[in-house]
Amino acid sequence: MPQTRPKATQKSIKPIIRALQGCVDARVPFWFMRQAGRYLPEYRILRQKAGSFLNLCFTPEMAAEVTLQPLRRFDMDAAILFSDILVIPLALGQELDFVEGEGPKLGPLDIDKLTYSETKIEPIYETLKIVRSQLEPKKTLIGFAGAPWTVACYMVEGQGTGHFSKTLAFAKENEEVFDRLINKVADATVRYLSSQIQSGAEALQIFDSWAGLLPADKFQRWVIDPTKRIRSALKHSFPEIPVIGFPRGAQGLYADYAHETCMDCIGLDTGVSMEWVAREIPPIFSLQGNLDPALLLEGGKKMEEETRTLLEKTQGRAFVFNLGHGIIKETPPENVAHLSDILRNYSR
Ligand code: 1CP
Repeated sequence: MPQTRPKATQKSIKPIIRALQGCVDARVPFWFMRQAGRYLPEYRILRQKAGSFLNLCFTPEMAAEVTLQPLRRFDMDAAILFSDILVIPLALGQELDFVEGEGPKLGPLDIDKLTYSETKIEPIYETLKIVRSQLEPKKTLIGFAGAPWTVACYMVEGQGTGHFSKTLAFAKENEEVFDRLINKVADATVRYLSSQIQSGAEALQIFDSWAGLLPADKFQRWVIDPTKRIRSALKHSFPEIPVIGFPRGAQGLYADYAHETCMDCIGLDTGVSMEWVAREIPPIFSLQGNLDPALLLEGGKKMEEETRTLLEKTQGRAFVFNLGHGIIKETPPENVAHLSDILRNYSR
């Protein structure tokens, strides 16, 4: 049974929130996934000062600074909290470390022992409060979490492999046990995102980066169903907070995802064309996406042309301009400045 989208009682003055509420304004608001991070020299300096990635995430003054760095340069319409999707396993009691040059490494997983405690992740809420107090009134503060499927992939696999074959095999052979893991992560995510809202997050994005690994029936069970539960719980307590869903790689299943989870906005990756989206995802859903990050890396004429094409194809739709996935770390900051200029000066 599809859910309904409650109408916002009052339209916001913030361009991104307005687009998420369904408004079609003359200027298209924008932000970029992974807009904070290693492609920025000022990030690399603070990252070194912090010593470890987790120390950076859990030192509110530093995390707030890193959150705000891209806005100072590029004047995007939103800041996204600087943190990581893997703080949820940490809050559930699984060990987590980020190994230099290798990425995340998680400790052994005991599903029945997982218990959510906010103690370790409390500094994140302080980061949100600091950022919110420093943000101009027209800018939006976006909070986020990983979707249960994507977070569970790292919890079972113990690291990022890209194929997550161990997780897929485990889930297939132990469906009920895996359901229990998904449910625990989903419950924790509702509590985590609720606290983010109470600390100043004004919109949320749920990253399901590995959604595309699942076949249709399992996509329903481990992507759509838990995401729907998270969305319902949040809407019950915070009906005015828009939620963006990003089921990366979902391809044809993007339509089912939109209709069933009833997110306010559907985050599109580069695997879907705007023609297909126009046919399959009705205008009640705002859209976000989907310039290829490889074009931003390359910059120049081709990036300019594709940006204009994307803006034209989304005429008449409530739309937030973004990339189809995160900024690639080798991207020259000048290219991000160039793209931001185009977007700031475009009017439809
Ligand atoms: O050393 C460093 O500086 C670490 C690099 C890094 C950064 C900058 C990691 C480790 N996480 C982050 C920040 C981050 N992660 C943000 C910050 C806000 C912003 O967008 O500016 C966000 C939203 C995330 C979310 C995240 N983490 C996702 C979902 C989005 C996506 O990219 O698909 C995923 C899958 C992760 C896991 C993760 N964290 C870090 C790495 C290197 C990875 C990928 C591991 C892998 O699969 O290999």
